[in-house]
Order: sequence, then C-alpha cells, then structure tokens
Amino acid sequence: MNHWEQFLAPYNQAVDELKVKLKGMRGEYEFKHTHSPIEFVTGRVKPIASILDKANQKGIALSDIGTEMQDIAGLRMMCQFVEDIHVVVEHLRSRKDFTVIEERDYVTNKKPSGYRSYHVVVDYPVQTILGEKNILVEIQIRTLSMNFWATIEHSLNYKYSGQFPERIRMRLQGAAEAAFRLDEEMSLIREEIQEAQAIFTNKMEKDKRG
Ligand code: 0O2
Repeated sequence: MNHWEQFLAPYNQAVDELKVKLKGMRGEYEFKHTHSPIEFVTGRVKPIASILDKANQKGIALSDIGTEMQDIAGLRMMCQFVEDIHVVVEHLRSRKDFTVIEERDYVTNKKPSGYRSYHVVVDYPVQTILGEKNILVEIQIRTLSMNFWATIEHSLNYKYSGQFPERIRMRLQGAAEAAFRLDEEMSLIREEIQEAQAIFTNKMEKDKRG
C-alpha cells in the first residue's frame, strides 16, 4: 500500500459506511409510508489530483490536509423540496454516530457564482485495526434543481478553469435564478405533489400484492 492509499483508506471507509447509513434513512421513510425528505444519496473520495490542486490553491501544507481540507470525504443528499433540506439537517444534528462541527448555509446565502446548497461538516469516527480514527466529512444537502445547476456549472468550470466568458457567466446566473424559482414554485404545490406521490405508491404496492 502506498502512502496515498494508506492516507485515503479511512476516507473510503467513511464514505462507504455513510452511504449505507444515509441511504437507509430513505428506506425507513418508505417503510413508514411517509414522504421521504431524501431523494437519493451519492458519495465520493476526492481524487488525489483534486486534493493537490485545492491544497495548492488554498496554501494548505500536505501535512495539514487531514485537518484543513474538510471535503476529502464527501456525501451529497438530494431532496425534492427546499423544506426537506431543513428536515435532513435537523436529523444530521441529532445523530449519535458523528458530530456536526460546522454548517455553511449557501441556500439562504448563495455563492457569487449562483451556487446554492447546505453544507454540514461532521467529525466521523472510523474503526480501524489500529483503533478509532476521526476524520472530517462534508455532507452537501441540496434540492434536485440545485443539483442540476451545480452539476452543469461544475463541468463548465472544468472547461473554462473557473474563468467563464461573460456570456456564459450571465447565463449561469440566470439559470441559477430559474432553478431557485423552480424550487419556490414546487414548494407552493408541495402538499398536492406529496398527496399524488402517496396515492401512486399505495397503488403500486396494491398492484404488487395482486
Ligand atoms: P469537488 O469537485 O466538488 O470535489 P471553496 O472551495 O473556497 O468554494 P470551501 O471552504 O472549500 O469553499 O468549502 P465549501 O464552500 O463548503 O465548498 C466546497 C465544495 O462545495 C466544492 O468542492 C463544490 O463541491 C461545492 N461548491 C462550492 N462552490 C461551488 C460553485 O460555485 N459551483 C459548484 N458547482 N460547486 C460549488 P470542490 O473543492 O470545488 O470540488
């Protein structure tokens, strides 16, 4: 095992474990036949090249990345409605298997790029053969519409290395506002949508039972 593999092993373990745990929450809601605030969950360990890039950009010494870089292990939880984001954050705060140490609310305070998302940084204990190792994990909670925007913007960022031509920058700002308005519109008819989803789920279950 090389140095990087050894360093990243607990991060990989944390992402794997948290994916199972956070995805499990969705199943629990389904079992209770109540609306799930979680649509889907993804997770990844930051690639080594991105860790090095970010350390370089932020002036973080390699010996400090474990304490200074909060998103080497990252999870994303996608929600249907903005209201669901707050339900998920409240749940994360109440869990006993990790401690929330920082929150960044880019839902209320969007980034200059137009980015919206709620970031929660947790201290997560990983059990290893050498004992417990605490690592930082960043959990990003966002709506499907915020995720759509962020995914598109992220890929464009690769193409332009963050230096967007004015035309693209303006379009992205406009798209961010449109995504925000879509969330607002959906919130206004949230109860109707949830009722329709409950009817659909019940019908599917009845059909399954025959
Ligand atoms: P990747 O490829 O997603 O892993 P900073 O990096 O200075 O913006 P900081 O303090 O490191 O911020 O942490 P913060 O603000 O919580 O955000 C870091 C992560 O949030 C980013 O990770 C992205 O995942 C996401 N993010 C933040 N701002 C934007 C944005 O304007 N557009 C998009 N698409 N995503 C954003 P990385 O390190 O960029 O990489």
